[in-house]
Amino acid sequence: AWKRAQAQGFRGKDGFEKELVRHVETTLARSMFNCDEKAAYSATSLAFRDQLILDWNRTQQNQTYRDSKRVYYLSLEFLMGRALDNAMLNIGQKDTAKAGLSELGFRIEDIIGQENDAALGNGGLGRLAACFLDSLASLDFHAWGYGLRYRYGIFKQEIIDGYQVEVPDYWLDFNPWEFPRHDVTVDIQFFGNVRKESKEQGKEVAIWEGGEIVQAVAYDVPIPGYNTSTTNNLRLWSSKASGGEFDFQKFNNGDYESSVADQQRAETISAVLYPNDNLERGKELRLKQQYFWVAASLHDIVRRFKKSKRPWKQFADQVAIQLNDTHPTLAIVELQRILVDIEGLEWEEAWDIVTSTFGYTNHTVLPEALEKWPVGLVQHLLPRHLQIIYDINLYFLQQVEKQFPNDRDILRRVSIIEESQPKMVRMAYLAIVGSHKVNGVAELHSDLIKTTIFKDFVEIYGPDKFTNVTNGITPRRWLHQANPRLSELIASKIGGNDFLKDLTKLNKLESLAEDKEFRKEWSEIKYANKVRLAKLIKELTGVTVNPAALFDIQVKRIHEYKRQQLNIFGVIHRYLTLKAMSPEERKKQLPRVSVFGGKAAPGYWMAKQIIHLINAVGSVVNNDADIGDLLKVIFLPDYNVSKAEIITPASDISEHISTAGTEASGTSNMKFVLNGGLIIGTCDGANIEITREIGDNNIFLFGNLAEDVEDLRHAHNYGSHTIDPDLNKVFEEMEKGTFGTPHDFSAMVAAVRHHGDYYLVSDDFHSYIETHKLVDEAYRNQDEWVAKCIVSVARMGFFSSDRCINEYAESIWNVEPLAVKS
Ligand code: 26W
Repeated sequence: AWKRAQAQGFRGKDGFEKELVRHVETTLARSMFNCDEKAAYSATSLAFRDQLILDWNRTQQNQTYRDSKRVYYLSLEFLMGRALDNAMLNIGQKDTAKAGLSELGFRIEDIIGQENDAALGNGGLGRLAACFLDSLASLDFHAWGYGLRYRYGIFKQEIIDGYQVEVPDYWLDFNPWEFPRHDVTVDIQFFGNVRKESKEQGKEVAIWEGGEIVQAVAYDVPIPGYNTSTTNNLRLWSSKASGGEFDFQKFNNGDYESSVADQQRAETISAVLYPNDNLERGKELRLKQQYFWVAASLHDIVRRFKKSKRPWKQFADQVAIQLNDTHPTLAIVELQRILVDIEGLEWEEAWDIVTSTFGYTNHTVLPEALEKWPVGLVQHLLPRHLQIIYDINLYFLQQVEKQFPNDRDILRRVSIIEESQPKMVRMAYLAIVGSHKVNGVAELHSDLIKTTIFKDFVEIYGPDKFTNVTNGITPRRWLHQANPRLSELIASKIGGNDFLKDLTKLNKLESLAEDKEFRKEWSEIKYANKVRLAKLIKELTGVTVNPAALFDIQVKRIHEYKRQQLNIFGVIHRYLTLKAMSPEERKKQLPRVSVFGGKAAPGYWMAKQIIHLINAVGSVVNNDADIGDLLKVIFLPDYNVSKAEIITPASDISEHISTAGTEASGTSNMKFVLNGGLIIGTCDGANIEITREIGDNNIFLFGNLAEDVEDLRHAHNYGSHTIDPDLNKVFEEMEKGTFGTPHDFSAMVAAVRHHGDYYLVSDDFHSYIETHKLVDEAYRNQDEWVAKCIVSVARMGFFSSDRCINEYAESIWNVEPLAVKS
């Protein structure tokens, strides 16, 4: 087994302090006499960065030298959060830093809190990519991430008068975790036209010329593994005006103003992360981002392969590229273009290489989230790529026609080009045709894609091309970092920290569930975590909550399919029930804090209404003297990764209540259970597998099943939809103006009553309310409750992203881990 090379670390706290002081005085050019928290953060980060760099360089050299197969994870989003705490823990030097900082008069949490989140993602998909990077490095895989270096990450959310307001997230003013590589640049071409030229032996080659060039500049971010010297690379591309090829120079010679404008236009490509989650908007700039990033990454990958001087037929033995959703699908077309147009391979040989190289992960079945690009737009921006897409489609449809000779309709259904007005390129179909494996992210989801949206493709390719890899989360960030006390308690009881790299070892906890002393320690930690969250709530909202109350938490992007509206309607129902009680009866009730958090896409009006309703209910309930501590309703502004690290360990129950069949997996469900909270949820996504692992007596499931959703929707639209009577009372109260202007919420009510209740809020309302009663009852028996939590944690080993990455490695990438040799 491999031992850390730089285990000497800082040589104790004095060594760390020396490094910190050196960075304050020389790198930052400041004096220790005016070293504030910001400067202390900067210097601490620089000191830790120095630690990472040696391992990073050695890992990269080793990977080059070993020349084994590499994995490239292409994701338009990497929701990394903060880096310092993670670096400290992964290289095992946090205690050293804590002692050193404390000697200099700083509390380590305050220093860690100075860092801006790297918020280069919307939600689940982006955070999954970040967990994968942690696992890839921790397991010693040769792997790189490729993404975009957005100047603005996901917007910051402010709540003003109960409404969401978006504020730009300029996060780069000081970022010690990235290394600009001004020598690693790629020229990316857009627009122009295609000319065919005859070559020897009657061969025709396509030449793409004209248009404009934008330069991609690489920024590298080190990704340290946990307790290993493997430090992988995340390469993010930034856009810049190029020196002036093509039309550029001709037009702009001597025209200073317009050359500045051109520069700004080029820089726009990597300026901002699109804030839509599960909604396709078809913006030209988004397509430009996709091609810019994909072309730069492929150029880099191909250049690295060519250095090895291997024949092209070995490409897929050296390179595995995973497409994180359809956003990087143009990579398939770009690799085919490189191989055919530039390297001169025959179409079929090239296509073989392409399909053996790519794997495609689908993350959603929502029709409005499936990417389609107008043919005209692709033609204009990437004329050669559109030709190649048509050729790919032609060969594919010829094959389908042979397979299904008398079925014209299947050709129409599976064509990569949708014959609509305007014609569209269906990116998911292109991704399937160009990959050797397609996977969903939880069992139900993987079954659903095979029987619904990709059904025809299962007929065409057979079932083996489609597989499941259930999502996972990194226990380093989501247990060890977010919940240090629980991590420590577990380590002390099961014989050390090994579970952080083999999460199935948690099963040793199971026998402790009946241990009174252990339960007590467990509960004390949960309580302390709730106190920590209560403090954050006070800071951010001014509301005081009682840490002894049951904390009921739903934090995730706001979306109708995730059904925050069901939750808030349930809260209103609880409020009305409490109000109707006598004071004596009320005294017997269990106090609750309902916490919501999450961003709405700026253009998603209904999601913003939901936020407004939550805040409106909060301002009534939280100020009602009859209610006091019995119910508090909190909307925590600006939910992000670093807040999640405080929120997740503090839940008693968390809500994962999507309409069955709509949430592909969910990953926060795993985080909450791993931190000793229970779940109320629907039979959807990974909830189903969580139930299988932890046992159905340890989870509160409710609601209709995925298999019944279609019929119910049909009945709403073509039969009659009788609204649940308790839900009707909630609506009537809203219409009375109890929570402010009734008109504000009329659309939310109408969506259920009059517009088909697409998300089955009324159908599931009764069982939701009844299940919450069961939660209350169960919580009253604290001994049993805590035992349930302990048993659940003990059985969560399956949900480590390490297990998940090992499955990808074996069944999709065909790679094995390789540790760095000292
Ligand atoms: C093109 C607009 C767009 C943007 C983002 C469409 C779709 C997306 C993502 C695929 C949405 C997303 O984050 N999906 C989530 O992926 C997680 C990781 O697999 C799952 O756990 C969530 O259930 C799924 O909603």
